[in-house]
Amino acid sequence: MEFIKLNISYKKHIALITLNRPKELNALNLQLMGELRDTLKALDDNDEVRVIVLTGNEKAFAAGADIKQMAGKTAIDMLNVDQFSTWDQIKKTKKPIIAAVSGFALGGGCELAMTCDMIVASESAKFGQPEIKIGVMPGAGGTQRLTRAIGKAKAMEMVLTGKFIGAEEAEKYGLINKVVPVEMYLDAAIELAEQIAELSPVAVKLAKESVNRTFETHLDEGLHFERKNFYLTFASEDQTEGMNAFIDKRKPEFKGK
Ligand code: CO8
Repeated sequence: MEFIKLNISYKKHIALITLNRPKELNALNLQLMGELRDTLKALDDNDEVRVIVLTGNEKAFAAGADIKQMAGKTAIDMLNVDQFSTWDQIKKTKKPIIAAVSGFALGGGCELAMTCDMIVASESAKFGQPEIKIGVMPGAGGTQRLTRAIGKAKAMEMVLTGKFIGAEEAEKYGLINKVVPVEMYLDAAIELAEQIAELSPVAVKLAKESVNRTFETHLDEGLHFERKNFYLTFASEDQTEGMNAFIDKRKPEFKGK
């Protein structure tokens, strides 16, 4: 892989993916996105991995889709390349993904962070959907996920003006989970990952799926979906272990079975 660095066992049960096109501020070209899709698929299939952390570097998480790669394209070129099938695959990742964001998370970069399940950011992080400034608009979920995350008023302002917001503002609006000093953003994301990696991978997967269902359906159907996944946790050894450990007053050992 050229544009992705993978440490499959950065910590116990935690894989770290680093976007690696630093000179271009991690602009998301087609090759990078393909490598990311394949990596996430492989990690999803690997039983040793329970949580995935996705990061860039201190200056940029990702400054958007690669404008130089897109500039000369026609609508039909874009249609035929169908890069959004890659994004759809990323969305299908069953294990939790935490974005550790520092610097720019713009356009497709902001959309990629929002495709993750949680975002931990450094104080220097800047989030924005500046596509409008180059004559286009968000295409990888920005108008939908940003609006769901922070509400219509602020999302509309960001999408229509292209203005960036800083990490503190992003936390205030509920876009991100946590802001920490720059030197701590990766550690803080890993710490969050460690909390989840200790838990039952089966229950975590089903819980992630259920929370995400909120965005796809109305309440009754969502509640029904949640209930089925709740029942399903009782088919796992982890449920027996978790409940017995509580009763025995000991720490559970979850196996993902
Ligand atoms: N695409 C390609 N190259 C980029 C991008 C980008 N998005 N962003 C930065 N670069 C390159 C620059 O061209 C420059 O390269 P070079 O040294 O060869 O000139 C290098 O990275 C460093 O960038 P700057 O010199 O501009 O660095 P500054 O610190 O001065 O500025 C900014 C940083 C403010 C982030 C600035 O680079 C910028 O505005 N970048 C573009 C941000 C943007 O408009 N992003 C949205 C892109 S469109 C998009 O994301 C659509 C998503 C929907 C489809 C998703 C499918 C993948």
